[in-house]
Amino acid sequence: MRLHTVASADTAPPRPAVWRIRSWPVWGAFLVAVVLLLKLRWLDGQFDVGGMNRWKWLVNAGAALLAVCWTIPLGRRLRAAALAGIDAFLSLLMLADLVYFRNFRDFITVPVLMQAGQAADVEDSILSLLRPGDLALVADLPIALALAVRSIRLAGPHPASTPAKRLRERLLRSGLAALLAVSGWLLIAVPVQEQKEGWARGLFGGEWWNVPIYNVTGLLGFHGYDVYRFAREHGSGGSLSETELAEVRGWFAERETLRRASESAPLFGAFRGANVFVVQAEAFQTFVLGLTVGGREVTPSLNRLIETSLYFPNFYHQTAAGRTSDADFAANCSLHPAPSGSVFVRYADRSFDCLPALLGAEGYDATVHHAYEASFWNRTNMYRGMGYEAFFSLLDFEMDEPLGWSLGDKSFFRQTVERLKERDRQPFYAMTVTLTSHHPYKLPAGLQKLETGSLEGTILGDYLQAAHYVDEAVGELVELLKREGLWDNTIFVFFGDHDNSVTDWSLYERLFNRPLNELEREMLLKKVPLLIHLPGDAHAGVIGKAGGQTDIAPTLLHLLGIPAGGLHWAGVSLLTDEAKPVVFRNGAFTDGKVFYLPSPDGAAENGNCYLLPEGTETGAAACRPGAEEALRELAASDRFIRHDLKSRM
Ligand code: GP9
Ligand code: MN
Repeated sequence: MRLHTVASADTAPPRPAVWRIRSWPVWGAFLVAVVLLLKLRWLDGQFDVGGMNRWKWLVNAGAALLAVCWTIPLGRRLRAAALAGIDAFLSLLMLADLVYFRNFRDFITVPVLMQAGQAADVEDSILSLLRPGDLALVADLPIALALAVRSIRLAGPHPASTPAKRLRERLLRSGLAALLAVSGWLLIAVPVQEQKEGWARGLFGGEWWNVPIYNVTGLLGFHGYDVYRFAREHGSGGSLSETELAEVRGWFAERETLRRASESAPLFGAFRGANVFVVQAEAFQTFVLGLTVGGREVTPSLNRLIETSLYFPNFYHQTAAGRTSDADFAANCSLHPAPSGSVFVRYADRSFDCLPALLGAEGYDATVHHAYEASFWNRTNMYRGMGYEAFFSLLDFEMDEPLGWSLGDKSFFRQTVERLKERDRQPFYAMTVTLTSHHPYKLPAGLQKLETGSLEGTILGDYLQAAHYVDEAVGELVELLKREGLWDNTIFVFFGDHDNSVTDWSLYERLFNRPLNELEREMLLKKVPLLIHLPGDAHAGVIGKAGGQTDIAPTLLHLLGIPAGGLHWAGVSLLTDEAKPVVFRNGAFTDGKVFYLPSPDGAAENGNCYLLPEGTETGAAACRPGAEEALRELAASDRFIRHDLKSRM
């Protein structure tokens, strides 16, 4: 690498302009491009969602060229600063993407950045997601900075002394920059086009999952596409054609027919006018139920409660990047989460049919309780739109049990029941969202009551301790509701919001003492508990029907005897025999008979289809019609939300 110095400019014989173009920092631009390319390659290994192929090398190279080419015509000082800036910005973006991916199995998108104010709150989680090897992404930044500072300080007068020479050099540099820009563009456009005509057909229209899009575009290409997608969605170009509108109407009408079956089913209106108390439990998965660790039940209270409740062992969460907010939205408004970001954040201004407003119209006092910042997940705005009469958040609680992110669940439940007593309005709909069992699950030593043996000190061991605490909190809540005379006229619902993000399978294998195959891992991550306790322990038993969070609201309306036919919902009551699949955000689905897992490359023929309950793998063809149905369901839900279709149905 050669640096221009004042001395060389003054004393050396003038070199031809072409020679000067080859000198630093034109080469600096190439150096930064190569460094970016290597980092993108390393990052791809970390994501581990399909691996590098020649297409991905090409699109990454194209993106790296586009990132740096525009610096070539700049003056030397500006060029040096710009290159260091590009390296720093893109490296930090990659690091942020890596941390985000470890937590959410997704990439950062513009709507997620709109939630970025939450980053400070998840600081502990972020730190626990960083690994020493991640330094690879930022290790060169001090060198880049030092080189930039050195070159800025050493930069002397422009070596091309006459105006004509300067003009010629500027033209040459601009020409080179333009050539590299076109090459960079082609390096992206050709592979993307090739793949769009092959396995990635329909991928950019469906947008049900960011991972296959990343596999086509590479990381920087993905971000470029995401910015374009965001602009398109918020500009005028996103309107729906009449045919598409008719498709959405048709899909909702089909689902409506299934939902109307409730009205002639046995338990319709059997608990008309009862209170409803819902617990949405943070990161609470089904596998902890019935589990014994160190000779002790992890969830003794829930295990007992199940015996006197309706219990749904084949119940799944359907959340995506909006996590807690997605579960809340699915359970209360019976629609799917957004393909990226959170409906709470992106679409709080849209109209939905949500339980609080529906029950409010039936004379219920609908309140929501969550002991955290009211703005997190845009709750204040979203809850207002959902029709709650009141939202009790962090500042409404006395901090008498500081734990984890805020208040311990035990005190949270206690204060919530006190609040309901103060309001003294029945029937009530009380939605509670717990928090103590949030990632990274570390409870103070005094609250760790299980002997987790070889899992002690691991994240899974900590998770079991947190689940045990939550179980105790639920046990105390049930006792309190009984003491307050509320238990016998209340439908009590407990469900988990999403998985715990722990995907170190060696820990689970240590816990279960056996290896887990792909399907077992997926089911373990996707299954969350649902139990519904009815007044007088009525109808206690196990219901094997496969269900998801979008089925919670229709099931509750079924019990309360409120017709749900005309609502714009994806769910169906779990108390009817009407069959419909449980659809997941990535296009996976189960109908209780098969479980379909799409391939990260998005190609239907590469997906895995399993027969239930044995879990034996069968050809992808057996799941093909269901997989297409699943995409239809996601498209209908997405279009309804994005285009705010409630008033146009
Ligand atoms: C905080 C809580 C966060 O209000 O909802 O939970 P998360 O969405 O990170 O699972
Ligand atoms: Mn959550």
